[in-house]
Amino acid sequence: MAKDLRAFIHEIATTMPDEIQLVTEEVDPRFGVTALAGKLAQQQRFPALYFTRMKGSDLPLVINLTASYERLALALGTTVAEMATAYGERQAKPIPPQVVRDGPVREMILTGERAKLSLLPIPTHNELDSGAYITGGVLICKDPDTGLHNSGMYRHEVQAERQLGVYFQGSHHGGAIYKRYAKKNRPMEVAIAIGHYPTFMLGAVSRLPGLGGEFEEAGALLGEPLELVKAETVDLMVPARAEIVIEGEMPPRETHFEGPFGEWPGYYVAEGEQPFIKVKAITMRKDAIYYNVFPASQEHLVLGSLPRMGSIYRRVKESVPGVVNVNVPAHARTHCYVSIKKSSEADSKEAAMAALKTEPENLRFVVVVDEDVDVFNESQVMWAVGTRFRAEKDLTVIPNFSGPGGLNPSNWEYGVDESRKPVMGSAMILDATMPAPPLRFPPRTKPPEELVSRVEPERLLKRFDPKLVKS
Ligand SMILES: Cc1cc2nc3c(=O)[nH]c(=O)nc-3n(C[C@H](O)[C@H](O)[C@H](O)COP(=O)(O)O)c2cc1C
Ligand SMILES: [Mn+2]
Repeated sequence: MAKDLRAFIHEIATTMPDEIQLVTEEVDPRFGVTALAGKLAQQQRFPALYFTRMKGSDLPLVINLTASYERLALALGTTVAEMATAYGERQAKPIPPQVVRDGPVREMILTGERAKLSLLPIPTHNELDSGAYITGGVLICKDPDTGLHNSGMYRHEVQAERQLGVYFQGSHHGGAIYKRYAKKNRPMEVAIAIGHYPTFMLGAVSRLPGLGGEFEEAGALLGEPLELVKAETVDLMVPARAEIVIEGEMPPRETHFEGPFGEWPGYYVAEGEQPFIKVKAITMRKDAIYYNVFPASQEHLVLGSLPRMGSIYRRVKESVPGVVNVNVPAHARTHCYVSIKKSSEADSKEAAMAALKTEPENLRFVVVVDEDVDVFNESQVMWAVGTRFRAEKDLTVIPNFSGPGGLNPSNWEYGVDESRKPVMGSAMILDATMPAPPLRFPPRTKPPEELVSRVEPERLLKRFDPKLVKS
């Protein structure tokens, strides 16, 4: 099966059947989808939800498909324990995309008046959001000087039947490219691809050294070239196997009020005047599935964090070759746990500093542990903090470390008039490693490994009959 959104849905349904659930009752895209997904999130449940009857649209919708590291690891053909290292290693070997003549995304071509956003079941997610938002789209544009394609995931507010908002954060390429078009007083052509194999989205969110390279990164993550076709009304290449592509252009210099919108830190932030997109065409599959990311929830965090984890692993390895693993936990993109095989006392701080330097905008809390601690098991990380960390010497606070940054409200300073001003972000390092040899630390408790590895619980365990104990 060629790798696309439906192939991935099929893969989840066959290999992890409990991880995808079907909803056949009619659901309102306005808060209906997130009421269910939000209730499940309160219970710490993040299954993919596939809605077949969306009010006002013929398209089915999937949310939370990419909401867990287990599922993202499956897309990478690896395990959670190995996904950061695999990601970091593949990043070094880009695979160029392949241009094909036609593709399923061109089965339906709607241009001009027929390209209506209301055809799509675009949800309104959180209570104070300004309206419906496309959250799973990958925006593709082209450098006006070099012609290089660049892509990234951005939030897109539905502003009118054929108008979408864009929110570009300062350090991202998309906004920098738009500014260069605006300076030339030329509109920027864009295409938003919705719904593909997760490696396509991960490629778009990867921290790459320069502008562009996201299609090549998607190929590297998948192990095969990404297929591209020419778009219909803009001079751009788009993924042939996407579910939906929205084409349009961004007028230079014009803006529209955008937001508020619930962002990844879990707050409504960043509202104001932003550039916008005039929609020119929608192309899609005949039976297109609408892919939606649950914003400000675990899905938003893990999609953004896995690519960073891969880069952190790569950067830490340059200064601490004994790095074993890296986790940015699914519930907190501000945290990072790094395990190392320590060869000198300096290793812990070196590793933590390298992690912070890779991800200065988002990381606030780094814990370094020894190789015997599983960074994907937070209980173990906290056990190490409880038994290997001494606050007076192992805590490092780094004030004014990054920024100024606006999305995380801990970076805000309030004036007397309640105005808020983004300030520099601070970070904290906890060294929860044991002292390096020759200092001796007591051995960690465990039953004999030889016996543990041989014992077979399934064979030994039987149901307990209450009659076995008499009162
Ligand atoms: C679900 C999701 C939503 C995102 N939304 C935005 C956004 O609205 N604005 C933004 O600047 N970055 C957003 N990002 C982060 C960018 O996609 C990411 O930093 C990407 O690498 C930017 O690419 P670029 O530097 O090529 O523009 C989002 C990431 C994810 C996973
Ligand atoms: Mn880029």
